[in-house]
Amino acid sequence: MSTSLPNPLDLPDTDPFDVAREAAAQIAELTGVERHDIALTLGSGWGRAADLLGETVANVPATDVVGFGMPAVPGHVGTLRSILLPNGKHALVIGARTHYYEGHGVRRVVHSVRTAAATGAKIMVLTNGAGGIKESWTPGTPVLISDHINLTFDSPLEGATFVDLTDLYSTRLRELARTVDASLDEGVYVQFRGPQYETPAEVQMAKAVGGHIVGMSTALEAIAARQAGMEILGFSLITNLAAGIQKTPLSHAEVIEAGKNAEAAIGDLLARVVATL
Ligand code: 8IG
Repeated sequence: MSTSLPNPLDLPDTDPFDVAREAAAQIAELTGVERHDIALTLGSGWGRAADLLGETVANVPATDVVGFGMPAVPGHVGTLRSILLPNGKHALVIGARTHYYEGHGVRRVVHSVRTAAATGAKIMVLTNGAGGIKESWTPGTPVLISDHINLTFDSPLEGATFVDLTDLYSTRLRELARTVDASLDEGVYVQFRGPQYETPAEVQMAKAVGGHIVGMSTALEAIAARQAGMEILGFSLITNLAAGIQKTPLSHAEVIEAGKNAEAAIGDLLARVVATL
């Protein structure tokens, strides 16, 4: 167990890619699956998809794998699950997201993505629950992420690492998703630092700069996934309209409730999309 040991990612002289490679070796050992082809991070509302993707080969507590901490948000399962898809590919489902607002630094936020890449995954599916700026999106609507604006102004890249972010959220994968559901809308995801929700003025700012979705994850992870050479598919479940767009105050309980109500439908959607990848 690595729980009582200091997290090596917190030590300044550690190479985070070494930790990711070590974590990937542990996952291979613990799951008996040598390489994974695709990885998914399931955010709020998306958890049910794991049961629908295929046959679970192994379910490992994330705390047994180096670099992973305990989940901070109730309802986020802290496991790494290896699933055999009907097409014979192996999927790694990461149910242990570390959020930027937890304050453990960006290395911890993107460790799961780097680990996924080190297991061999070429496609990273990033999902989240988020607030919607478009009024046509009722709570429970899944939308594709077409691009992002990183309002954390932080980065997982260290030093002079110049990474191109053109087509970060792969057009090819979005088109594949639309073969499953042609009605899928898309939008620009704006990552705020959180954990407070936005003020209505901040939501208007996000809208003015071209944003459609507000959330507290994903953008930093997508940058790390691109650095690692993965192709990225992003999905947001709109659980609420953003502050000031909806007239009532936001509550975490309502967000969880909207997620629960949409869970079966979006789980089915995601499983069918993954089958095309
Ligand atoms: I669920 O309205 C969920 N996560 N920043 N704003 C931000 N994050 C969110 C929201 C929201 N809803």
